[in-house]
Amino acid sequence: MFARIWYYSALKRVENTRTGNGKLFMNPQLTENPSGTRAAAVRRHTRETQIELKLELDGNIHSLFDTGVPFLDHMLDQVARHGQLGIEIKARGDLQIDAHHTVEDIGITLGQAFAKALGDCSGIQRYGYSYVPLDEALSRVVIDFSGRPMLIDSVEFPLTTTAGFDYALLHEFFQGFCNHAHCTLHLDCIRGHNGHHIAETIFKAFGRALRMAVAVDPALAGAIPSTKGTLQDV
Ligand SMILES: [Mn+2]
Repeated sequence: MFARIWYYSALKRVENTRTGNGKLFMNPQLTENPSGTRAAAVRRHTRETQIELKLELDGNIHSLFDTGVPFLDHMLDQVARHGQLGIEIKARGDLQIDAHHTVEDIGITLGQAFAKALGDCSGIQRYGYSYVPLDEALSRVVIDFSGRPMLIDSVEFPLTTTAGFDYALLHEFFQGFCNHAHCTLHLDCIRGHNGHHIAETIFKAFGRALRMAVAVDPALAGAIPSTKGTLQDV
């Protein structure tokens, strides 16, 4: 109960930043209690992007995106839906240049939110994987909240862009995520020739792999799933 109250207090601070009072915002360290509600609110402002993000791992599946990059919104919607997550992202970036900073920084901010919501990773399954098809396309995503950032991305797109969105930016999104969620992430498209389908299978599989990895394993009884006894600073 404390965690839930505390979380909504954190969200209130995010709302307050939208009215211009940035001093009210605090980056919350979220609960690591496996039986509690795990969530995070992150605000990240640079000269290139301003991002406010809310993440809920338990109980409230929903999505709300306002990033200025509709294709990314569509992909993130897959993550929320198929990962059974609550994700809200409001972003303003230097789109007059291109979408690079906005897409990369949203990956960074989402990674930070996962790191906060998971805390020391006690009690979670840690590993997650998924195969997802969409018509002719089939992709596999495997994740490990190992404490070590590593992205292995072998996905290739037949075309470089869709409706002006550069598919190469998806690599930047996942690199940013890995760097800040401190996870190992393997992305493979096994087959497929439609770029939209390939991207969508990756993001759907990413969502489902996340869901598996962050799920609480009752058998662990809150233990950290590592023989090292820690998944931080490793
Ligand atoms: Mn689609």
